[in-house]
Amino acid sequence: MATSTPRMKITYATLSADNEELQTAFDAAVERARGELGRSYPMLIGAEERRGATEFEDRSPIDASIVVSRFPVGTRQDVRDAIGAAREAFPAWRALGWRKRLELMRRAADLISERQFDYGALMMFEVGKNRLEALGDVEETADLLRYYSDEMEKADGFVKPMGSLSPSEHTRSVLKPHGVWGVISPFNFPMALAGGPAAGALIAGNTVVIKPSSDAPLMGFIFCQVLREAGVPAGVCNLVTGPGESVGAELEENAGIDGLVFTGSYEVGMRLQAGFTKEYPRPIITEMGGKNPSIVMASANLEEAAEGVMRSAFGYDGQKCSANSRVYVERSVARAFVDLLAEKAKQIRVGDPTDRRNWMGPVINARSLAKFTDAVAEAKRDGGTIEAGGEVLADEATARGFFPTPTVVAGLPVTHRLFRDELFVPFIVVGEVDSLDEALRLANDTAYGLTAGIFSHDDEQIRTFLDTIQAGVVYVNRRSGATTGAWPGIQSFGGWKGSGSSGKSGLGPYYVQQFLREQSQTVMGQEPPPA
Ligand code: UN1
Repeated sequence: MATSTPRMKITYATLSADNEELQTAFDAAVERARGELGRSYPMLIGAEERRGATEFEDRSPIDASIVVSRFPVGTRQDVRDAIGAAREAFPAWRALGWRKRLELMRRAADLISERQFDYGALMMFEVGKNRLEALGDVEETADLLRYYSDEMEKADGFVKPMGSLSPSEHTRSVLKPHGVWGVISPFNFPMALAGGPAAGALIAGNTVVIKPSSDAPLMGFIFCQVLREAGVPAGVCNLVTGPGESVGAELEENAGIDGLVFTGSYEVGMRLQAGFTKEYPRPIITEMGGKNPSIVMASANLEEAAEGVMRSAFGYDGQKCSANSRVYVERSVARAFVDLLAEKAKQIRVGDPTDRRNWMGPVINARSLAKFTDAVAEAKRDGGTIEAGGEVLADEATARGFFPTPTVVAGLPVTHRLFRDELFVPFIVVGEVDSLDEALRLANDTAYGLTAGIFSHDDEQIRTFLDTIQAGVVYVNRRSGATTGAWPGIQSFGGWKGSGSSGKSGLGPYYVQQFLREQSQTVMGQEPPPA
């Protein structure tokens, strides 16, 4: 695959890329990606590239007649073999030492950055992201490898001298890897949310078995391949594709898995939380959905608020667990705010994202599109007004894909279920409130508590919001995204209340520790040898 280096760093906060060089390079990468479509890929089990008895097709949400890739329908036995390979690789990977591991991970990060365009273009076909979102996802993966490596280094490999009760006693605390981690990753950040959690585990010295989403297996495969290219030994990163009922279930039940990291739906995450530790305690990290609120006060700059909400409600079609899907706006400015938001929603160009003019592409599959049309029908039935959107595109270019339009709904009671249930589609409800206290009460009345935002230029309101809001990632007056767009080392990302089990978030300074366990080492009469 050809490589090309981007001229500017793309993150989720990049508002536009009026950079012809970048656009032309991306267009060329899209053409190269077209030539790669439809190939068959193997699972990665130790040094073996394993084909299955049957394959499934990974089809593009842009046009369901496009087969992006073909992957094996893995079995429980494939997972057992992958766990076996990961166990075998573990002692040498741990013994390699963190400095050497970091060298390999940083090398992999540079390879990923170099190939940002090619990977971004393939991702565009696989999950329908626009180019900035796709480039952001690839670059985030590379930055996750770099940031977690930096944190490991800053902590000096998590070896800390302890006190001593006598001169002959030498004690230190050492954090050690658990062994083999399962990584179950979602479709919506197909590289960053396979690569990021895997990187946390690997940098800590564990080995992994990745099960990518069946809607996006290619990006997980590419991640594992890049590690191998960078020199990470084969059995350290294994990949098994196939359904949750067999491949996912084996990862959950197999006693050879020492820890599990999951990103995905609330239902599956909560089931794993309960099931994974049934026999004995094992660490599990879950990052589930969010019904993320933003609050718009009369003191806000309404233009800034509408822009921030628009970007977080409709960026990648609302298919981010960080997406903004409910707004509480102070009554006196509600009409003006809704009009601005609706206007911005109507200006969004929806369509095939390989065309650079389109900012919103498709949702991931037919099930997702049905969620959207059902929500629109429900809002209308229950007296809501569709202020923008509410339609599905079905012209020559879009009929074979899944293209909802960005939808703003007002007029529903704030107790309606559309203020409560996460939909993962471009659909936002706006409710009116009389005070910040009322907005905060409603914002906090959720099973989730992942991200939240406020628009206000009143210091007292900002302070009250920061003191009271129950969410893991919060933003004040952020035009580039009211609730979305966290970046490694800039924000951390994980939830309070039902979303994220440990309260230590991805992208942040306390992530790698979660893949380690503590050992206290006391050696009499001499210093312990270097760890
Ligand atoms: C997710 O959707 O599972 O902050 C998390 C953001 C992204 C969120 C990714 N980093 O918008």
